[in-house]
Amino acid sequence: MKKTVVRTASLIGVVLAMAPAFALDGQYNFQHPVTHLAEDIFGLHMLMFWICVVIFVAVFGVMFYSVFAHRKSKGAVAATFHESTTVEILWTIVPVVILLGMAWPATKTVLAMKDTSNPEITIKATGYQWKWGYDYMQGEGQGISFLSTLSTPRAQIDQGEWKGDNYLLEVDNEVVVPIGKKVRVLLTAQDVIHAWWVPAFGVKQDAIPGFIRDVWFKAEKEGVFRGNCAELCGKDHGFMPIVVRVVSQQAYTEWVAAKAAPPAAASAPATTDKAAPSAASEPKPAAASAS
Ligand SMILES: [Cu+2]
Repeated sequence: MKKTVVRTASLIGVVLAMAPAFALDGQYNFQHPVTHLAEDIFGLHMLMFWICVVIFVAVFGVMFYSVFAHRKSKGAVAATFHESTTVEILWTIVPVVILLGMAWPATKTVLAMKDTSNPEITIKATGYQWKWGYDYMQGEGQGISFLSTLSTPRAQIDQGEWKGDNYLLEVDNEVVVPIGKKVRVLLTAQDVIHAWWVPAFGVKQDAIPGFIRDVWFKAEKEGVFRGNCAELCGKDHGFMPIVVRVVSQQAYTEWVAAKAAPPAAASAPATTDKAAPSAASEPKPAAASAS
């Protein structure tokens, strides 16, 4: 009995000791945050998690101790009191304080998420079955417009060919943004509800036909960040990923210049295709890029 208790305790100890590692390596937890907002969200998530752990341990600790220490075989006699004003006040006030302690930082973060004012770049993202359209509306790059379609070869999807690292998370035309700039993303959809979700940015918003919603992010790290459509939108819902490439200011200016260059030099014809995709035709997300 004692051995089992010790073993269980040490197992719990090991799991608790490993918890920060789980939290950090991003494998069993949220992705590494790349914006301050995503960092705040990650912090909130961990704060809530630890509050839940403490409550769980405290409640079950008291419960199991009570069951064990006051068992019938030891001759325990049940208390006979019915109402205790003190206890009732306590079990009202304590949860209220805990909830307020959780709501305060959460509200602060939600308000910050909603503050899309004064963006340096505004991009409109339109959800289609099943791809994304991007229009750079304001700021450096204004006028750039392209469609972003899944580029995973069909053979990987249908014929069990070896799958790359970014299977179903790769596109022909990536969204490119500069580092450290406030980017506002306007979201809408042409057919059904989609959702634009980039976990590393802490950004997730439904794209609804006939409505404009907006989100913002300011990437603090260069790199390629991937996301998905997060609203069930039809049979190729899982085939319309989002890829955002965060580059230096100089690289962004070069990208804008290349995009603005006359289409004669264009290597990717889809980049200037502003026409709405034909929803009626059978979508072949990877056909264009399959070699
Ligand atoms: Cu979708």
